[in-house]
Amino acid sequence: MATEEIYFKHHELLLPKETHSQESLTFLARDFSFKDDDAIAVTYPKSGTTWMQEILPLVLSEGDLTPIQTIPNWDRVPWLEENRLKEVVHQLSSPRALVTHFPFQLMPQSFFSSKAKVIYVMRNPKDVIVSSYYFHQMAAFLEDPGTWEEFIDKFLEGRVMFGKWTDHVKSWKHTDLGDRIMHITYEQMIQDLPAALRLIANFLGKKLSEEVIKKIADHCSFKSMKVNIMSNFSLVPKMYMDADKSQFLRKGIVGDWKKHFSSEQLAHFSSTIYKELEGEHFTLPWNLSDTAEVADVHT
Ligand code: PPS
Repeated sequence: MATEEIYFKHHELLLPKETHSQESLTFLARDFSFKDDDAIAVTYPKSGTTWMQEILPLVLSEGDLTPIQTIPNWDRVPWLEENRLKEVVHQLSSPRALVTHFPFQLMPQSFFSSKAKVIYVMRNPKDVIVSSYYFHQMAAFLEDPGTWEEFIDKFLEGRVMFGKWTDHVKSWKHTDLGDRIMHITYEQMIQDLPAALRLIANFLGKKLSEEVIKKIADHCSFKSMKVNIMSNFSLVPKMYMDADKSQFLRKGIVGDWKKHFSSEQLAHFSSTIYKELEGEHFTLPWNLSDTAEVADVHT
């Protein structure tokens, strides 16, 4: 299928038609209102969204397992920009947890006049692109990724849903949200999930006992989420997501990029990203051009 059959453009960003529409964007802009106690996880796709859909309800409810055991993640913590929002928004109890892939400048007006808090989760783009490559193979509502080589160019040029990774990251680094935003990385969460949960809980004004932190960490482990049918996307019909091609909860690790990039591809990828971040006042927490561990095994 041609790109324009699969995506439509919203302020130059490609959005999948299957899950997004002019109506969903209008609903968000005109009918939806943020509340001061909303918690919004913001991610570039494949950076930890589903993980946050598990974490946020558990943190906000101080460890009540009911939502993660009874409500599919897309209704439990809906995407702001997607069609489902208007169907489920009235069922959400406060404090609400929400997710979005929107860049900062596309957030609706009511976000800016609220005190809603944002947790921005960033993941090493080398692992983001690998995760995205497999997701494009299994999700029928996304364009076929082509070869790995081709997909690298698509990703770097922003010819994928939600555009360029660098634009997304920059937009959320340049906010004037002050203490309404916290930044965390997927790698931090992998390295020490209980520590990440303490940071998130603290930011959201929740005092959780170590017992509750442990309980949440256990339920949010990759292993637990992989067998939770409310979170592993196995409820989605195969015609939309084909787990025989790739699982949604695929590997859940740091560094899978080493099995995919050749040295040349890595040099091109890292130099393009660094060029786009030139002059920025922040630095990335990873050395993108580190070729030491590239196995030169090509996908
Ligand atoms: S999406 O489509 O944007 O909503 O995808 P998203 O949820 O942001 O990213 C999917 C990747 O996150 C991994 N994931 C996890 N990793 C570790 N621990 C837990 N609990 C977890 N939950 C989701 C998921 O496996 C995808 O990464 P890859 O590298 O493809 O495995």
